[in-house]
Amino acid sequence: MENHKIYLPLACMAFMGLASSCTNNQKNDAPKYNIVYIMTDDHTAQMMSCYDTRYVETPNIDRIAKDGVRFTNSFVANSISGPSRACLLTGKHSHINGFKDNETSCFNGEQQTFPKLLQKAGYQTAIIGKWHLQSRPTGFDYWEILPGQGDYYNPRFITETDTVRNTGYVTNIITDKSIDWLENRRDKSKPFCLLVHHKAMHRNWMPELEDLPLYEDKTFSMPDNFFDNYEGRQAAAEQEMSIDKDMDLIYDLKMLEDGKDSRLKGAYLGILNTMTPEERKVWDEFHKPIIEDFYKKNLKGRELAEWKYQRYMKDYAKTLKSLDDNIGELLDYLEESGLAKNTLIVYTSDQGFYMGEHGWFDKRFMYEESMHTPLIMKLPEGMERRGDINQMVQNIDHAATFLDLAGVEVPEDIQGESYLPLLKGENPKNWRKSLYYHFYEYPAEHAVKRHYGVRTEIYKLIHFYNDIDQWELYDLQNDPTEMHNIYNNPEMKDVVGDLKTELVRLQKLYQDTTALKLN
Ligand code: SGN
Ligand code: CA
Repeated sequence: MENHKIYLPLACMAFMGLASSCTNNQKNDAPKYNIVYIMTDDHTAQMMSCYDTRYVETPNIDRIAKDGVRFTNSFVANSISGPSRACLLTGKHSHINGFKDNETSCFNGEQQTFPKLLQKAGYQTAIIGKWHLQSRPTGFDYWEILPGQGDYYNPRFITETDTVRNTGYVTNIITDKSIDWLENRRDKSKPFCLLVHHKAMHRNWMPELEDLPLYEDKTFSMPDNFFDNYEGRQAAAEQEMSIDKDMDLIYDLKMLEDGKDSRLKGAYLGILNTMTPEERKVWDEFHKPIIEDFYKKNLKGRELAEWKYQRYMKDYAKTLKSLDDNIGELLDYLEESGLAKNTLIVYTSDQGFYMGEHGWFDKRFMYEESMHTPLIMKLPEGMERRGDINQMVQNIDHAATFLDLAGVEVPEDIQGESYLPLLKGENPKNWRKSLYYHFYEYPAEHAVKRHYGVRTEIYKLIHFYNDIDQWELYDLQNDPTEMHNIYNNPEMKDVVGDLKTELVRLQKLYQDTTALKLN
């Protein structure tokens, strides 16, 4: 059972005291836009056809970008679930909001968040789905959250008063609950902000049963750097997120057979136990011939790695089908109900993910695949911007943007920038030219070492620290897959100097005083 720490009511009352002073910050003449913020888990842009056509079709998700805007340079500040969610809610980097990693942090729900500020401005707020911040949600008029990572089948949901097991597949249930809140539960006299936080596409990629047969005949092309030797990149060499070495044959790839064991077999059996006997039967019958064929082949070495990659891609793609269908259902509801006219619809993920690049699954690294996160939006009527927005934005920017959209003055201590001017088609001359990143979860699962760094439009400078002291520099234009660490290249001396100056500027700006001492 997951650990749910509960805050004292006293703490919440302390915040209420602060609140009345905020009401004056409401700009009264602003139109009342609604916000539907859809955030999936580990859904990376490589697996969205509006970003990348190599692997899958996501026709419903693509509708958002087709009718709206697609950010081509959207990033997170710390590529892991809880920290990403805390950055979203507070508009602040991890060292300020206090939630630095999934394993030791507990979100301080007394602190300022954008849903609380929207509430003060007369909004109804709700969150449905993955929460992953340990403490109970604050700042929401309605919430129904998954415990921890949640289950794909017949998942439990925690409400204000209870924990209840639901029947069905998690992606369908989150959508149904979201539509039910929009249609039946909210106060229709108020503008609203709904956060729809899906469990999909999180490991171990368990599809809806009807989607099991999909993609079985497809061979996915492997990324060129799948068999990476990590030369010149020590932290990359020492991770434990390799498809070849670390992906579990039973838990991740579902090759359960009598007499076979694996590190995560117990976890897999636990997941299978969440299914009804009928569901389990469909699951087992589907996998039986694949399992038999796999053990008969007795693959080794490179062939085994390639086979694992194909199964991983298939399971991820199958799980995505339900997500795409459900996004379509929610979009249909928003359009048919007329709400879409006055609603900003955002689709994003808590971070990106590796689909075999560098031989990996998972995220965490400041490298492009996981620092980048998809971000597409359908804009309310009256906002005419369409197509690509290329400026660099970060997940700390959402809070400021949503407040700006609601006509609420953005508090000075919020570190993100409102990108509303970009949605309005403006081209602010002084838009940021660099991003700050800091990852903390080490020692931990997947063994990605602590690091921070700066990303500009052209370069990325990373410092891995703690039980290592390694700097990396990448030329993103000439080496977009970040294979060549050119930090020690004498020709790069001036570039390194400039980037270090920029890094220090950002660390001071964002008050990352601990990191400043590590440079
Ligand atoms: C679980 C997964 C990891 C994953 C983390 C964090 N292991 O611990 O592979 O990196 O979640 O993911 S599992 O054996 O439990 O599947 S996050 O998106 O929630 O940050
Ligand atoms: Ca995630």
